[in-house]
Amino acid sequence: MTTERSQTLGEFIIEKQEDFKYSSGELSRLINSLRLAAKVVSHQVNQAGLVDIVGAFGKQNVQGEQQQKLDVFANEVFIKTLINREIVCGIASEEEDDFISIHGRDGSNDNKYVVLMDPLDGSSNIDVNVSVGTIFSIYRRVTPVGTPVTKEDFLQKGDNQVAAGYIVYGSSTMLVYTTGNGVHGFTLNPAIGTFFLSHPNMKINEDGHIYSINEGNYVHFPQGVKDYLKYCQAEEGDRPYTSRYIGSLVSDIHRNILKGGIYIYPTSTKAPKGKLRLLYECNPIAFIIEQAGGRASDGYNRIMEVEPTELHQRVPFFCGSKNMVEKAEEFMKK
Ligand code: P6P
Repeated sequence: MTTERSQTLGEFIIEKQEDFKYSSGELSRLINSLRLAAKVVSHQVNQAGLVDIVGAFGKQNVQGEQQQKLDVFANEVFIKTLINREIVCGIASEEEDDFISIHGRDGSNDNKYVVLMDPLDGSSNIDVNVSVGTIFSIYRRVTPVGTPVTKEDFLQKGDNQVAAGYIVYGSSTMLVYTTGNGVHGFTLNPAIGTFFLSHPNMKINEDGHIYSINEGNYVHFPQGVKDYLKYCQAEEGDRPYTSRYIGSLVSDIHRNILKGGIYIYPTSTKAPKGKLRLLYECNPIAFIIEQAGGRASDGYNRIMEVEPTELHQRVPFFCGSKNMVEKAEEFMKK
């Protein structure tokens, strides 16, 4: 009988410590703190229905706390965990208008990493029991250590990321991340609260047969997107492709990595710059997708080359199997 078991996330981080260039263990501790926060949020997400039911009998949940929207709850958990561990000098979040500068208990600000995150993406799906996710992106600060962080530390292009990942709260909770040395997936065993390496070195097929887009917006799409959709639906060669759209970015991306596919959120007359946020949705997902062998663009150029100008700026997003994204770009460039 083999006694072999999967590595835990903690063991994996220690083993891969040498991959974290120039890190004195801070990045490892940072990933570990995100692991802790992910477990707390996972527990709450998986109870959402119950808490709602209990909440219906009053304004408080089972813990006697004022019931909070889960995205607010997730935002607080990740921020408090990162502050308590004193391992970052700044945080930006979809739930916060501006970035947060973090000082240690001694008032210092000597940490060198900033985190940008979408604490609970797709949270409206919670009410209908559809999976949701957390997305995070980690940079080394560009301003001098010890000084207050500035917007410059957050407005960095995606190519500068030192790590990125997502947590998908689905039929199981998975944490998937990269530090630029491949993409690795860990599945939470909730019985013992431990993430185990379940998907080492994840790769996305260069070709895929799934396209993910909200076709309800078809009339508002640019002509290139309309033409690409007709290409996907044509009876020719290995087509028509299959349409799968969960409406939860992390879930659609996770499925497309495992099965191959393309996710598109384009500009439209309703969303002239697109809907997804560059800094804490598109860039981290793009880092993961490129590390898995795929491509992520704005329909023309790599998304991780876009020079950010605003914290919450939106961009069009074409992401997934390399050959599918390149074909879509051909239609966009016609
Ligand atoms: P629509 C969720 O609100 C989200 O940010 C992504 O997770 C998802 O892919 C997209 O927006 C869904 O947007 O306009 O199709 O409902």
